[in-house]
Order: sequence, then structure tokens, then C-alpha cells
Amino acid sequence: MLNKKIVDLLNSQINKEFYSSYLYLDMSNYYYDKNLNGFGNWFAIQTQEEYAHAMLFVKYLQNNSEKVVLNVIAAPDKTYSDFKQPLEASLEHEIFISASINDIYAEAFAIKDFKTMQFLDWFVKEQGEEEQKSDDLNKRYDLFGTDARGLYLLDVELASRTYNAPSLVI
Ligand code: OFO
Repeated sequence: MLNKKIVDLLNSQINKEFYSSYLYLDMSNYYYDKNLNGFGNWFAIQTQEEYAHAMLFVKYLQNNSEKVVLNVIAAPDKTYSDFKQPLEASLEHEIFISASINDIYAEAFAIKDFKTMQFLDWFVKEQGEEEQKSDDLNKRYDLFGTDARGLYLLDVELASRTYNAPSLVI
């Protein structure tokens, strides 16, 4: 059993992870629509990763005999007027998700819920990597993406990204 506030925060995080998956699917669709299929692929893989994260939170609640509450997933409401904007929005989103994970961690720490802290350790590390990955893509776009040949080569590179299931097993 877990503390009620922790359960509420974890359920809210499930919604945020599913929303992240939805948001990245929207970004993926944006790039496919522009024939930038490598960028589309990169975000399609982000979509899969976020879905897997949501399911890890689901599993954690189930393993602790807590009720999983599924709420409405908001529709992504951003429109993009150039190729850079989804990249910036994804970095901003990852920073928001990191803060959300940190808030749950802080609550778990305050009530000495060491089990939840241990579970969240993986996400703290993962968010650090996600922010880094997104920042790196933004910087590489700035370097190469504004030149047509550079954009083409970057798109080819991003097309080779493949999905790896999360290393966390619970
Ligand atoms: Fe769920 O990994 Fe980032 O957002």
C-alpha cells in the first residue's frame, strides 16, 4: 500500500506520460506531413517510449495493490510554423516532465516512502537523458538544419533511430 497523496501524484503522472506520447505523435505527424520522415521517425519513437513510461507507472501501482485511475488525455494544441518549433517545444516539455517527477520524488522523500523513491530513481536519470537528447537535437538543428543539404542529412540520420524498451524492470 502507498500513501494517498503519492497514489494521486502517480496517477497524475500516468496521464502526463500518455499526454507526452500523444504530443510526440502529433510532432511526428507534423514532420511526416512535411516529408521529413527521419524527424517523423525520431518522434514516433519518442511516442513509444512515453507510452512505455506510462505503463511502468501503471505497473508500479498495480504491484502495490493501488487503483489505477485513467483520466482524459488532452489533445495536443500546438501548431508549428517552422521545423525548429517542435524541437523547442519538446525540450520545454521534457523540462516540465522532469519537474513533475521531482515533485513526486520530493513528496516521497518527505514521508520517507523509500520504495517510491527507489522506483523514481530510474525516471530521474531517464529525464536527465531525455533533456540532454532533446537539447542536442536542437543544437544540431541550429548547426545543420537551416541548410537544405544539412537538413537532408540530419533527416537521414534520424531515420535510423530504433526503439529500445525501457531498461527498468518492475
Ligand atoms: Fe517520459 O520520458 Fe521524458 O517525458
